[in-house]
Amino acid sequence: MAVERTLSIIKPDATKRNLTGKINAKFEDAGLRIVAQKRIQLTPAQAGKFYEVHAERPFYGELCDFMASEPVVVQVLEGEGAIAKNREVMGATNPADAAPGTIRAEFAESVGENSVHGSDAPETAAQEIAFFFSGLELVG
Ligand code: DAT
Ligand code: MG
Repeated sequence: MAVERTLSIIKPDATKRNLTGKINAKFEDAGLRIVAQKRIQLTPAQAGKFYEVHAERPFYGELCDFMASEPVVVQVLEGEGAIAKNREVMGATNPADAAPGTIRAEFAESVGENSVHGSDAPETAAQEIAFFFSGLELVG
C-alpha cells in the first residue's frame, strides 16, 4: 500500500477538554506520523466553506457553529494507507457505534461533537490539506 497523507482536525469538544495529546498518541501508536500541525480558530463562514458538502443537511448550521466555537487543531497525517487507517483509528461518526479503543468511542460526546475529522478519500484529502496548509508548511 502506498504512503498517503490525510487531513485531520481535532475538534472543539476535544481541544476544550485538553485532549490533543491523548488523541495524537492514538495516531502515533497506529503508525500515523504528524507531518504538519497548527491550532487555529475558525470563523463560522470558514467552517461552512470546509463543510460545504454538507450544506443541505439539517445539522449544517449547528455543525458550522460548533466548529467555530473553540480552537481546533488541524494536522496532516502521513503513513501507509493513511486515509483508511485514520478513519479506523477515529471510529464511526456516531460514538455509540464506534469500536472500542477508537478515538470516538473513548472521547466523543455525541454524533455532532465527535472529537475528530478525517478525510474520506484521496481527492478529499488533497483538497482538505490544501484548504488549511500551504506547500511551505508541508515539509516531509
Ligand atoms: P464523518 O465526520 O465521520 O466523516 P460525516 O462526513 O457524515 O461524518 O459528517 C460530518 C460531521 O457532521 C460529523 O463528524 C458530525 C456531523 N454530523 C453527521 N451526522 C450528524 C447528525 N446526524 N447529527 C448531528 N451532526 C451530524
Ligand atoms: Mg466526512
